[in-house]
Amino acid sequence: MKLLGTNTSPYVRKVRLVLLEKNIPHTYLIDAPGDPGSQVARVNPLGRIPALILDDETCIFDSTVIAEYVDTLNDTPKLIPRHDVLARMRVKRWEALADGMMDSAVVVRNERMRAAEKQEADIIAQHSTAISRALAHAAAQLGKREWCEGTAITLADLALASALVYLDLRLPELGWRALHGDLNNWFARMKERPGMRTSLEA
Ligand SMILES: N[C@@H](CCC(=O)N[C@@H](CS)C(=O)NCC(=O)O)C(=O)O
Repeated sequence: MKLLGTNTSPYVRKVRLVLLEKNIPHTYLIDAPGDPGSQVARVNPLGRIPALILDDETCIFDSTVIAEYVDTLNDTPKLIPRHDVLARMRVKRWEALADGMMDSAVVVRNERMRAAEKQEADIIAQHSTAISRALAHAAAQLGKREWCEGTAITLADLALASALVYLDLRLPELGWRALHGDLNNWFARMKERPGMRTSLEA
């Protein structure tokens, strides 16, 4: 299978972390949708990354669908609980929280890329507030625990870590570490994982 994406996209990172944690053989191809020669729009009508192309050319998007599909390929580890419906809901809810942080961070970043006179202060404020609330919620839920859900790594941890990498990359001025020390300790541990290291190197 082939994963199309870029190293800066938080949604791509989440999917890469799932593939790497589960040791699923794949080829990672850098493909930015806006670049000439990009094959993204041909395989994903939305023209977005990540896009996962299976060996029979089936294309899977978006990152939530890819993560769920890839998790079924083996049980080492199971990143989304299969039978405990409440635990499954909580993991998917963590993913939604992390994806929502990514969504808002992308909006803020895109707004800030516009000429100063065209930037919408209200939009920046609205999404910055959402990110701050989501960070506080994540920090409160996580507390001093090792994992977001249960007693082992799940998709929840990979999604949250991907969101935090993106915040550090695009909105470093947020300074979230000063408010959320335990979350920072957790993130530092996550960054030591081999899959995370690989995703941060490339
Ligand atoms: N909900 C989608 C979001 C994907 C998304 O918005 N990806 C961005 C990159 S971060 C994208 O491909 N934007 C189009 C572009 O870069 O031209 C997912 O989870 O996969």
